[in-house]
Amino acid sequence: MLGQVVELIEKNTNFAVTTHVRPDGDGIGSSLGLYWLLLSLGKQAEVIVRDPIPSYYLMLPGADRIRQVDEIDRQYDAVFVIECSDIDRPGIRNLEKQFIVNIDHHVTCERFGDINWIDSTASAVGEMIYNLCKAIGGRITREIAECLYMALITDTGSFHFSNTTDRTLKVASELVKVGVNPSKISEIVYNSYPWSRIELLRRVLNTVKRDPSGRVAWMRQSLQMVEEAGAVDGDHAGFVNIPLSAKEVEAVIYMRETQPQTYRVSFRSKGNIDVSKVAEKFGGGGHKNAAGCRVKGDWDYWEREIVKAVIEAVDRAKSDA
Ligand SMILES: [Mn+2]
Repeated sequence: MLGQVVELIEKNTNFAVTTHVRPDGDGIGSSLGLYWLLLSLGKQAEVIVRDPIPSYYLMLPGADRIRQVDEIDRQYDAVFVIECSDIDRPGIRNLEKQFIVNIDHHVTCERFGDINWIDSTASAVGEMIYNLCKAIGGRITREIAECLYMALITDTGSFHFSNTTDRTLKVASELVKVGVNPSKISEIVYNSYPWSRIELLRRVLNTVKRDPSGRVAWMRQSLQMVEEAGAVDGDHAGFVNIPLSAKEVEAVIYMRETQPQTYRVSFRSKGNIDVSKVAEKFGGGGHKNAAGCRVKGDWDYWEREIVKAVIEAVDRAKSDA
């Protein structure tokens, strides 16, 4: 809980912060926000992650100091693990031997930490780090604010998604008050992609299909498309939301081949349609309107099964309404 986290920070000096593999805006923004908070409190801290930081997040203060590791190579008083469903998600060996503080806002998160602070009402972990900053009596510096603002806009789709609450907007307002420039951060996230992303998008959108009702759309991304487009990791970010921008589409499935015969499946939905239930059925999880899972084997088989399950979820939501 938050009280335990405050006490732990007050009583110790040497920390690391980490997040999941293929880090996203909330993972990186929240980790760096916490990093700057710890420094401002006179603590020693570093951010460690396994994978490279996508280029557009390198603009964030402190991103150039993030250390890439695949194994823990020193003893910390505690390691903060940001938005990870389990202890393996950071992909860092020997992490479990450290004192772990698990901070997440996903309902499906396991209680794997020595301290577990899970707040499923928070729009992003960035919102939780803001609360931590307030609870510990820290000052929100410009560095903290920019990192947390990045976390908020990436997890809420710039305050479009249903996880956006009055508290999210209040936190955002406080961050702008201490110096965040919203258009500058948006520019970094939304207008700084490499052209390879457009090449990849062209290929992925070529595969879009819909069910006869037009309410469910699905599409694919193969390893071959990635190669042809010369795409880099992270280029697919946001693709899943594009079919959802059509009025009649209420749920989207996006299957991405990550290794031969291995697929990362992303789900998005509107309103009442709960795709986290569908993801759970296939061994994944997430939020009501944004979820994911991983499947292995025959692509067509899994596509059929998953599309069927999503159509059922859409039908169920309609009959409940
Ligand atoms: Mn998040």
